[in-house]
Amino acid sequence: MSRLEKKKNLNKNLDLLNGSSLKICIVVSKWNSQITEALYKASCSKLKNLGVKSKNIIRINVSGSFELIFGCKLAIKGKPDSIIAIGSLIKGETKHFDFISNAVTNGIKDLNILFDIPIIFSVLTDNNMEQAINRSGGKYGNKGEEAAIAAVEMALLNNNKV
Ligand code: DLZ
Repeated sequence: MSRLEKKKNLNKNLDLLNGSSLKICIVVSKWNSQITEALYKASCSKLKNLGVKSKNIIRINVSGSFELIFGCKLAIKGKPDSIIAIGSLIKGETKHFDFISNAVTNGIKDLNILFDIPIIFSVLTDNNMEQAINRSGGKYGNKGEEAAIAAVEMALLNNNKV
């Protein structure tokens, strides 16, 4: 399916999504904040676009992507309908990138298994800043928007509303 066809399909399904009853928490990593802020803004505006009220969008800041796991654990205590974890990992000279990418992916996967709240993975793992920019509002769109759609879809699914 072409990128355009995928987009049309997504838009058709979006008409059915109503987030007006939902509380969503967004956990944001401060590393590569130019990227994570762009992802956050896109998530936030898409959530509002899908009917989520501003007062029901809660933000938690954490130091880096590794801390997203603990940040999500804190978020769970507030019983939101879903959580979006936002981070940007950019490959450096060492293996740090691989360790943190694996840890955060597994950590968030584990929380999804352990708790009854969907946690959406919005962590970019890029080889360089250009790739990160392209996926946070550049030529490949903004992955924050996709995360917001997934957060509403999964929350409604979990609440038996779709
Ligand atoms: C240490 C580190 C490095 C090298 N790179 C990134 C990165 O590209 N993106 C990111 O979100 N965080 C990075 N960090 C920080 C770790 O995620 C973490 O905050 C520290 O190791 C402290 O636990």
